[in-house]
Amino acid sequence: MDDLNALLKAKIPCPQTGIEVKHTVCAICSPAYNCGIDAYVKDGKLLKVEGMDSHPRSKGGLCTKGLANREFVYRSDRILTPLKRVGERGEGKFCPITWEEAYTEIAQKLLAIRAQDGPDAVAFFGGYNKWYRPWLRRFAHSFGTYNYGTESSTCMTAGWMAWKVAAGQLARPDMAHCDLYLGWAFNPYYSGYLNAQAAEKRKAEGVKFIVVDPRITPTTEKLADLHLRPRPGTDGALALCIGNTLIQRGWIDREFIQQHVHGFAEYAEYAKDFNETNVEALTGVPYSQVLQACEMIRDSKAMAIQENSAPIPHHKNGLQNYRAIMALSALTGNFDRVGGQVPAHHSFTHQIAGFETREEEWQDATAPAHQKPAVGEERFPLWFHTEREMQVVDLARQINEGTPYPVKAIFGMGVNFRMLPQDGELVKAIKKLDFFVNTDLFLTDTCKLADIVLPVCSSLERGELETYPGGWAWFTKPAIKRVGESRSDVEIIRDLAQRMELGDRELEAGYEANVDFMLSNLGLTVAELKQSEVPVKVDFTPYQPGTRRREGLPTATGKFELYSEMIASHPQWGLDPLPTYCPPLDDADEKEYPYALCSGGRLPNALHSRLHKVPWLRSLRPDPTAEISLEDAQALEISDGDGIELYTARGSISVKAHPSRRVQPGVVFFYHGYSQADVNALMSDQHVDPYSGFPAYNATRCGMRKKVEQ
Ligand SMILES: Nc1nc2c(c(=O)[nH]1)N[C@H]1C(S)=C(S)[C@@H](COP(=O)(O)OP(=O)(O)OC[C@H]3O[C@@H](n4cnc5c(=O)[nH]c(N)nc54)[C@H](O)[C@@H]3O)O[C@H]1N2
Ligand SMILES: Nc1nc2c(c(=O)[nH]1)N[C@H]1C(S)=C(S)[C@@H](COP(=O)(O)OP(=O)(O)OC[C@H]3O[C@@H](n4cnc5c(=O)[nH]c(N)nc54)[C@H](O)[C@@H]3O)O[C@H]1N2
Ligand SMILES: [Mo]
Repeated sequence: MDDLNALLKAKIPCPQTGIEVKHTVCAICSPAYNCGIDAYVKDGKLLKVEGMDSHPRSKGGLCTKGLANREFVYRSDRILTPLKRVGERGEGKFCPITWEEAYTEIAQKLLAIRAQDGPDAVAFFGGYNKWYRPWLRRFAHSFGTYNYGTESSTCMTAGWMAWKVAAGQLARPDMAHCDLYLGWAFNPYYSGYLNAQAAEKRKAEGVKFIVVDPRITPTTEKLADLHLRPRPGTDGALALCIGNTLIQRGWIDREFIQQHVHGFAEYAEYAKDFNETNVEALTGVPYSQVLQACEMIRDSKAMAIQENSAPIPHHKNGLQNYRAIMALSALTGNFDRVGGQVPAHHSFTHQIAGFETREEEWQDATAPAHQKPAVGEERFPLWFHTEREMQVVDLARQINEGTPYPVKAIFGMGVNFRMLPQDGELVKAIKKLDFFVNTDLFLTDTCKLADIVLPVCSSLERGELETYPGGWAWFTKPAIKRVGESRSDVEIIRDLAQRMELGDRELEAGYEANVDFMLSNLGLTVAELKQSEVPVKVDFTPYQPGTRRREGLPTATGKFELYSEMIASHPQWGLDPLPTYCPPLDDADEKEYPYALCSGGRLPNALHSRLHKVPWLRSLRPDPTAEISLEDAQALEISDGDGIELYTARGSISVKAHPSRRVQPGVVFFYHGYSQADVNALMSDQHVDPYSGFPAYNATRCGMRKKVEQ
C-alpha cells in the first residue's frame, strides 16, 4: 500500500496507479503555437501536464502558461451548467437551466429579432479563441448577416490587410533561410517561445538581427546585433527613412523594382521627406543608427522581416506603418524569394501549415446577399473590403447610437468586453441589448452581463483539428472528462443551427463532417487522422518561392504595390495609396497628459484576460504593474512598488510602479486584461486607425501621479 501511495504521489503512470498519459493540445494561446501536451490522467481527471516529446513542433517544450493547464482547466470559476440571468445585467445572479431550455430560449429570441428587425440586428462576436471561427462565421451567414466579427478586429488582421493591399495576399518571413532578420517589434521570449528558440538557433548559425523596439527586452539583449529604439508608433517614419536612405545610396534591387514593383517613383518622392535632418526628431532614432541598419541590409543576401500581430498595428497609423516596413522587402528584392518574405496562406484557423485546405470555401459557402452595411463597414471601408466581416471596434457605437441601424442582440462566444478601447461603452451597449448570449469556460465579468451563459469545455476536453508549419495535421482526442455539463463551442453552433432550422445541412452535420470537407482537397479524412496519436505529415507540394514573381501577384497591377491601386480606385474612402506617415499620439492636452501609454507588450505569465485568475501564474506578478523610466520615476519621486495612478480624460486606474532602465522617458508600459486595473477604460474609441479600425493601444496620451498613502 505504501508503495502504491508513493507511486500515486509521484504521479507515475502504470497499471497499479491507473494513471495514463494522453497526448493533447494546449490552446491557451493562439493556434500559431498549440503545443503538444502529455496529460497525466486518472479517472478522467487531469493530474499534471508535461511537454509532449513526440510533438513535431513544440518537441517537448511548454511555456510558463502551458505548464499551468491544470490550474486553467480547473479554475474555480468554471461554469458547470447553462445559466439564465435572474438579477440585473452585470449583477451575476443566475439560475442553472438545462441545455434544452437554453437552446429553446436562444433560438426563439434570435429568430424573433430576425423576424422583426432583419438578420443584421444580431451580431455574432467571437473572442480570442480561433478554433471555432469558421463555424461561427458560417452560422452568422446562414442566419443571414455579415455581422460576424472577432477579437481579430484588434489582432493581426491589420497586418494581413497591409499584405493584401501591397501584394494581394499575405507573406511570411523565411527565418530558416535568411542571413539578416529584421525583427520589427520582436520579443518572442514573451509572446511565443518557439520563435525565440528558432531565432537563437539562427543566431548561432551566423544570422544577423536588427531589432526595432522602444524597450530593452530579452530579445534586444540576447539577439540584436543592432537595436533601434523608436518611440512607440513612429515606426512608419523610421521605415520610410530607411527606405529613402537605401534609395539615395543605391542599395536597392533595381531589377526587381523595375519588373515587380508598382509606384516606386511616387514612393521614392514621398520618402525623401524622411531623412538625416528629421528622423531623430520624428522617431528618437539617430540617423547614424539608420545608416548602420542600411549597411547591414546592403550587406545581406536575404533579409526576412518579422510579421507582427499587435505592436505595429496598434496605432493610429498602424496599417500604413506596416506597409512602410513591408516596402523594405520590395525595395531590396526580398519579396517572394528564399530567405525573404514568402507568400503564404492559412491552412486552418489562422495557422500557416504550408498546405491549403477548403476552410475558406466552407466558411463562406452560405454567405448571404450583402444588403445593409456590416457593423463598422462605413467607418472602416478598407476593413470590410478585404475581410468581409464586421469591425467590432464600431459595435458599441452602433448599438449606442442606433446608426445606421439598431443592433439588438449579440450571440457571443468567449467575448471579453475588456479587449476593446473605452470598453465602458461596450458595457453600456450590452446593457441596452434585447438579448445577449455568451459562451465561456469561466463566469467572467462579460458573462455576468449576459441573459444566457453557456459553459464550454477546454481543448483538453474536446477533439479538434490542428495544423502546424512544416505540413503537419493532427486530430486530437479528448484527454479528460468534461467539467460539469460543458460542451464545445462547435457542438453548440451545430445544435442551435438544428433548432433554428436555418436550412444549413452542412452546419447541422457537425465538426467532423465539416473538417472532412475542408480536408477533402488533400485526400485526408478525420477517420484517418484519428488513427494517429501524434501529428502526421501531410502529402502536398509546397509553394516554391519565386512563383508569384513569375506568374504575377494577385494585385490589380500584378506587382507589389507601393502605390496601392486598391486604395486609389476608391477615392471615396479618403485613404492614401502610398504608405504615408502621421504621428501616433492623440490630441489630448500635452501638459495634462505628458506620457505615452503603451499598453501592448506581452507578459510571459499572462494571456490577455484569461490567466490573471490562475493562481500559479498570478503569483509570478501579483500586482498589475506599470513599467516606467528611471527618469520619470525620479522626477515624480516614485520608487519600485509605489502605488501610482494612470489617467486619461476617460478615467484612471491604480497600479504599482516598476521604474526600469528598459523604458524610455515619457513612455509608460502596462499590460491589459486586468479586471481591477483595466487599461482599456483609459483608451479612446475614436483614437483608432482609419484604415484597419485597430485601436491605438500602444500610443495614447496619459497622465501619471504618485498615489498618496491614506
Ligand atoms: N490595451 C490592449 N488591449 C488589447 C491588446 C493590447 O495589446 N493592449 N491586445 C488585443 C489583442 S492582440 C487581442 S488578441 C485581444 C485579446 O482578446 P480577448 O478576447 O480579450 O482574449 P482573452 O481574454 O484571452 O479571451 C477571451 C475569453 O475567451 C475565453 N475562452 C478561452 N477558451 C475558450 C473557448 O474554447 N471557447 C470560448 N467560448 N471561450 C474561451 C476566456 O476564458 C476569456 O474569457 O485583446 C486586444 N486588446
Ligand atoms: N505571454 C503571452 N504571449 C502572447 C500573448 C499574451 O497575451 N501573452 N498574446 C498573443 C497575441 S494575441 C498576440 S497579438 C501576440 C503579440 O505578440 P507580438 O506581436 O510579439 O507583440 P508584443 O509582445 O505585444 O510586442 C513585441 C515588442 O514590441 C514592442 N513594441 C511596443 N510598441 C511598439 C511600437 O510602437 N513599435 C515597435 N517597433 N515596437 C513596439 C514591445 O516593447 C515588445 O517588446 O502575442 C501572443 N503571445
Ligand atoms: Mo492578439
